[in-house]
Amino acid sequence: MTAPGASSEVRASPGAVTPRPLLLSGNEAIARGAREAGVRVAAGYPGTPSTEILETLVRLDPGRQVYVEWSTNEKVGLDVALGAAIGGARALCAMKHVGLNVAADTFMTSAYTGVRAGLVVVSADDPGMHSSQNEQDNRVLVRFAGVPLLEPADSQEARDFTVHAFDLSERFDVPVVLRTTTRVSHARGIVAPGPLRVAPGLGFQRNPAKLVMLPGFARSRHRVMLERLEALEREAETSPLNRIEWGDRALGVVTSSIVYHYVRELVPGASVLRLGFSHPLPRALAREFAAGVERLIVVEELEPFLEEQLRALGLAVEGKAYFPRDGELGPEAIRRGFVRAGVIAEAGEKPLVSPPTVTRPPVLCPGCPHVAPYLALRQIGAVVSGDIGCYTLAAIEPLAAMDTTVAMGSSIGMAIGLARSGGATGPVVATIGDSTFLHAGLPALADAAYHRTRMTVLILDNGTTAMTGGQAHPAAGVTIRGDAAPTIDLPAVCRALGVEFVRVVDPYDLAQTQLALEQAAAFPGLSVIITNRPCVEAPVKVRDQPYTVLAEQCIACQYCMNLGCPSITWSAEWHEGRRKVQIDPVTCTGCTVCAQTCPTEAMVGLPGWSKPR
Ligand SMILES: Cc1ncc(C[n+]2csc(CCOP(=O)(O)OP(=O)(O)O)c2C)c(N)n1
Repeated sequence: MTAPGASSEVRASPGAVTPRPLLLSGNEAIARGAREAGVRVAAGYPGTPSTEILETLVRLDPGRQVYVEWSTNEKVGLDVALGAAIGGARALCAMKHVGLNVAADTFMTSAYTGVRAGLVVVSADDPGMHSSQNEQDNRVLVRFAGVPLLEPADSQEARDFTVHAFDLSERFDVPVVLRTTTRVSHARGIVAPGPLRVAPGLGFQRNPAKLVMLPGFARSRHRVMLERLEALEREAETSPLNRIEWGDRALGVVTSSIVYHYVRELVPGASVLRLGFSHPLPRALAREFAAGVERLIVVEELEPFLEEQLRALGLAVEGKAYFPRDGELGPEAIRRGFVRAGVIAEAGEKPLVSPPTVTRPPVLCPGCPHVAPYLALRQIGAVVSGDIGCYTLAAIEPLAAMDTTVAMGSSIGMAIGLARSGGATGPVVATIGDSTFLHAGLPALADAAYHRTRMTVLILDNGTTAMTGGQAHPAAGVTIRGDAAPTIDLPAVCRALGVEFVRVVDPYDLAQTQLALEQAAAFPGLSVIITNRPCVEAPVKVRDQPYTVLAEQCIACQYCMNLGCPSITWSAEWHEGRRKVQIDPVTCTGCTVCAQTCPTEAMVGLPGWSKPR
């Protein structure tokens, strides 16, 4: 596929430019919509399913008219975007759902300050937890903050609602949240685009009573926020994003997001209240709809968000009694719900499920520099406070070397608590990736240094944000646009925070890594070990001399299998009732770690191999 938008303009007649339809994912369509709305500043932190939004914005802007950055975390990203909007530039901030927790401090109060130029906050939720640590429904957070919420159901709406969101934001002087779900973000659809543009800057206007949230000023801004919500509700009543589709009056379904499409397929004849602008709830529209149908059912993914608000209006409404409150609400779950509700008959209906796919558990890549440190941590009997990144896979077999993982950056603070609990059964080690360390680990390391906590922090520095596809960060030496950038010196940062024991190790040297961890654990204070091998997949693919197994030397001890390396598989040969192993030379990256675990030196570099030029 061509880069979305990059070559989309075709000349229909001399002088006129008509953008032709594009096949876009929801995320690409949001980026497209932002460019069409004239976005000037975009910031955010990577996180599935939101990551492609900023990456597409960069591709759509070869002329660099938009300032785009990967921020150190979502709060910084929202601060950047809010500051830009207050400075008069239309701004976008993109993150996954849990990112809004990180940004929540700014988010809640941005509803008081307002924005001046349009500010759109994209929250990409992940029902079903395809790649997340929880499946919180951010509609609840948006309502809590008192800001408007738009929920596109497909790529065309992702583009349209983004454009609409910028206008709404500017008209009502409020950040607008555009909430997608994984299906909307990642499914592709045809989009009719408009022309790209850069909105004129509105300039900054000094107004401390609006922008400096001292209690005295904030009190009146809270009232402004509440009055604005009433105005927004009036807007939602007549918004084209909300509509009643009258059909059979025996059943009325209230729904939003992609679930709308599933409902339309399953009960095509029903009346539907479709909410694209779902907060504040257009209560008059909901009452009108309820009055026009005999039975009112809400079909919504995750929380009973609409259902409870409708019930609070005194309406006789059903919903979660039939539909699950957890997991993705796909067509089959909705069909079963309608069967339970007696809306459709079970008999004769084929289940709407795809043929089962073969389950492939996630694994660390061949040559992943995260493997050996966890093997070493197991050897020293550490209690490992883990974090979120590729390395979280070390929690599962065969490494099975991680004891806790909760939220990004939590490893260090939780290690402090584990160390202070007195209950740890071994040396306490926090393990954290470089991107996560910069995201939320730094303040916790300062805390550990400040209180002289006896523990070890292992920073797994692979030079990138690997888990989300290799995005840059402040220690990666590069920006989202690929420009060279200053690189944070991680050992120097740790020393500056007051850590006395700081050591850099090569994680491909198993013995050195284990020794360093043992010494760090023996140090009577706070110690930091930093690994220094780049990710084998990004930004460049690291491929060195592959290894092979000398079958006659393999005694089938299977130690190497503890690495969980996908390149090591069972061979057809046996030794004393156990299977020998072999190495796939195509996927082996030549990291040498398996050879270091082999007691008979049966693993050697593939003879006759030379690095292709
Ligand atoms: C608050 C929050 N933001 C974003 C994410 C998505 N995410 C998961 S791990 C991760 C960073 C991984 O990078 P790093 O710590 O360097 O480890 P690596 O994957 O490179 O080993 C990100 C951005 C998340 N889970 N939570």
